[in-house]
Amino acid sequence: MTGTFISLEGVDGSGKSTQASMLAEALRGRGHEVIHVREPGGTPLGEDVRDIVLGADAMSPWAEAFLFAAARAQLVADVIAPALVAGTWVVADRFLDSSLAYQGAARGLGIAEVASINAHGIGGSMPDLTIILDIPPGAAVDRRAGRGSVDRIEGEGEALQESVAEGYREVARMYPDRVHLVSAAGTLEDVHARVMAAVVGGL
Ligand code: Z5A
Repeated sequence: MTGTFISLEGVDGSGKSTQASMLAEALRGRGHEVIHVREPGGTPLGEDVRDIVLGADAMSPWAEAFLFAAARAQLVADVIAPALVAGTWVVADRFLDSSLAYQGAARGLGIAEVASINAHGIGGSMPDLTIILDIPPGAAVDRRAGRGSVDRIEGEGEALQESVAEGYREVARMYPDRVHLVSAAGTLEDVHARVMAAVVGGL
């Protein structure tokens, strides 16, 4: 039996990392073997790409899109595909839909075009279910306040995050069977309860 693949998405500061950890713990509590990965990263190559793509002063939108796709291809080959084959559940803090929303929609490269450059690297390892944590970007900025460092993409400000939020809504409209928009308002426990309801109802 193959494992189940769930990805968590949303604008920066929407609470994905926190909710991905809570979801992985809850699934383990139900007796599943679970790994929790984050993008970009999760492999030595992916962590190097993370430093380049988030640390560089500037890069072209297509260079950015290919770097995220390269990190993702390595994560699929080394970690996600073998885990799924072994029957392990995978919880991913960002996956393909980040590229569709940030590079495809917000950078204007086109959602279909960015999906296409990712297709070979992902192969059959697509999420069974994707949860987009929906939050007004201004509220996400407040949640991030107090955190020290700001990466290159975060540093571009709220207008980019507004375009990303609209990009995510477009992705949800394009893939209604896989992608569920879940409100990220309220306490950690409120959001976790909605995430679990989406998982139980969506798989
Ligand atoms: N990127 C891209 O452009 N294309 C791609 O294909 C991929 C990524 C894969 C990765 O940055 C950047 O790369 C990101 C998108 C781009 N840039 N931007 N903008 P990252 O991995 O370093 O950061 P992130 O993924 O954007 O997430 P984050 O900053 O770690 O935030 P988060 O995971 O969404 O939220 P969090 O860490 O769980 O929570 C943030 C804070 O809010 C924290 O203090 C929590 O305790 C608090 N929090 C969380 N939930 C709540 C609730 N419910 N109430 C109150 N406070 C809360």
